[in-house]
Amino acid sequence: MDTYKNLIAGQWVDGVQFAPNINPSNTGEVIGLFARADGGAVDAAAEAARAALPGWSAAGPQMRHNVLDAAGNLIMARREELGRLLSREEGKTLPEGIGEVTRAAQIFKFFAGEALRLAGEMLPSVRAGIDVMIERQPVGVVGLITPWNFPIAIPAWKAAPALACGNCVLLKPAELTPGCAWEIANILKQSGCPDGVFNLVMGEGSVAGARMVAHPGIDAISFTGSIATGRDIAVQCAQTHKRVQLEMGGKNPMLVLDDADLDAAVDACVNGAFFSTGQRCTASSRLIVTDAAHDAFVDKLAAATDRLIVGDALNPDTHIGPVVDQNQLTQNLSYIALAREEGCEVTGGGEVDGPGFFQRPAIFLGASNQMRISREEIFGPCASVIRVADYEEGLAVANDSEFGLSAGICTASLRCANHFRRHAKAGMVMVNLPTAGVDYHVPFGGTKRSSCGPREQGAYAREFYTVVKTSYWSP
Ligand code: UN1
Repeated sequence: MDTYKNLIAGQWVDGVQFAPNINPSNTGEVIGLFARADGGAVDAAAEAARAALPGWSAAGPQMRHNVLDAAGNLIMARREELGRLLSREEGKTLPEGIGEVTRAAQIFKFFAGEALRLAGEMLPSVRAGIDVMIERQPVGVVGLITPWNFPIAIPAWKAAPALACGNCVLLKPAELTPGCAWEIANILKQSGCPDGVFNLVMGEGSVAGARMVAHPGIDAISFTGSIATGRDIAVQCAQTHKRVQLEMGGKNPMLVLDDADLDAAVDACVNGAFFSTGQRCTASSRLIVTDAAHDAFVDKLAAATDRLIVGDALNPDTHIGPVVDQNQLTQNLSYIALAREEGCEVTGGGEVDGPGFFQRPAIFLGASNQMRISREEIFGPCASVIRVADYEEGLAVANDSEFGLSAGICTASLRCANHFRRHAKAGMVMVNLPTAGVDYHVPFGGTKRSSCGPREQGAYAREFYTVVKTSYWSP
């Protein structure tokens, strides 16, 4: 069995133990044994990052560009193989896995360019004869804590801008999906990333993650995951004076109006709600449909959902791969039971026999927006269908959520689409598109309890990964 170690100060280091990485499509298959870091390993990684910081932050944009560009090229060249690894450890289908790896490569290439574009500003002082220079400097040592559902794209979209801006990094990937993060560490090492600049500390959130958040030698934490963990991290970052960026849940509405192209709307809803097994914080989990479209929409949605093939992520016929693990499957099934208790008619949703954690997508018909199934993030292939009278009620229901990540509308009305774009309380709006599936060169993030801190991705990523310095110059 292959073993995979942590990367600390440029060396591959054993953990306190090794844990198996299990394929959710076939739980008898172990992908490898992955090191688990303890607090001491995090301390060593933070020390290595601190020691590497002066060199890396002074290395200049060409060096940083070269490392990120080389990493992007290596990921792209291996995208089929890495996509397969991703599908084996996380369970999304092979095309989804290869697509995500491609996205990670594009992110590295984009931030290789951004390293060359970290411009400042120069302007005259209000006091005559004095100049003011505004520049961006690295934050320092940053800790990145990433979730299992995008095991290569999210580490890429945190690590690449962090490195482009001259920071040193500790990455702690989710316990369930360390394989892709290990590959990123290995590729960065092969790309000439100096020792200590990028450190990989695989391990448990409660051990390695907690130590990173508490560590006085780490200047900032970027986290993607649950609200409960994000809130704890924010409190601790306040206590230890760290900059913090949180991307948490969603309960994303997709509003379907009477005038929508119903086939296109059903495609967008099936994609948004069920692809990647519904395990996206951007998933369309509340399908809000106006009265006149409701019955036809539901018939088409149920038929399209029924056609989805659930199975092994590597099987070319599969549309919906397995749920990531037994805990998540148990949680999904309990929400499906709750939907019945709350008075919904449930279509689909059954467990599927097999060697993995397979579940059919579930549609909760007759849902209201007040039910728990419509308010809590399930993080599985489950969607509420909520009937509303008209656009105005639909908008109010869409906005009635503690989350505000992504919001979609399907309509042919320019007036409604434009009104929705302005008034949806969400960080991202999708018109005649699924709520999930985002570009890598534009900002990503939400409002309300979905997000905290500056946006990720695109040129906006620099807001989190740099500190602005203002200097005044008198001749
Ligand atoms: C996407 O919809 O393409 O954890 C990305 C998540 C999000 C990423 C979604 N941070 O699901």
